[in-house]
Amino acid sequence: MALKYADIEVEHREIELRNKPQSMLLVSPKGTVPVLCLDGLILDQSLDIMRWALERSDPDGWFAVDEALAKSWIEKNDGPFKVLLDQYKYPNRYPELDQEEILRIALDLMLKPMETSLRSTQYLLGNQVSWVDVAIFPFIRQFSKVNPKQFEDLPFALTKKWLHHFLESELFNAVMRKYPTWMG
Ligand SMILES: N[C@@H](CCC(=O)N[C@@H](CS)C(=O)NCC(=O)O)C(=O)O
Repeated sequence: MALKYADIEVEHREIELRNKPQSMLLVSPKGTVPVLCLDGLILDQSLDIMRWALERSDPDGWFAVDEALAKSWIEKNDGPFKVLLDQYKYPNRYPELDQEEILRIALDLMLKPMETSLRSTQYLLGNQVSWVDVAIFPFIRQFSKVNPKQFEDLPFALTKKWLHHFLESELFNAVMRKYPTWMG
């Protein structure tokens, strides 16, 4: 989304995670997506790719937010919330965990604070979209898809509206489509 927003053209190579091409592992042995290959530079962290794109072009000021506050949201999302999301998504992998408890902790950690923020501003860090909204939104989207009915029943109207905004956005829909697998 950041690359598209910054109007940066890339050659998109869709890969299958269970069949990673050697050429990808050669440039980025850790084997996660996304990987951005530039002349003489490999970026293999989503946030680094976002930052790189926004440094080149940031027409709506996605970066114009308090850095410390941004960092605290991102750390919470990429750290403990990501762990909970995996536990909630893959209960079979964690048979010892109580799903209701996982859900409750995830809500307290992330969804409730989001709802509180969205009560005072339209987006997480203000009344304009910021890079933090865009970085976190895919995780909330995944969360909402684990058990859509359960998500729908949650008392977080503003968070649902926020999610809906991004799901319906031109930007998301322009990039989130089925791409043919890159065959090398
Ligand atoms: N911190 C990395 C995480 C990337 C990541 O874990 N990506 C997942 C897909 S969303 C992946 O490639 N997993 C490797 C695999 O499943 O083999 C980033 O933000 O780019």
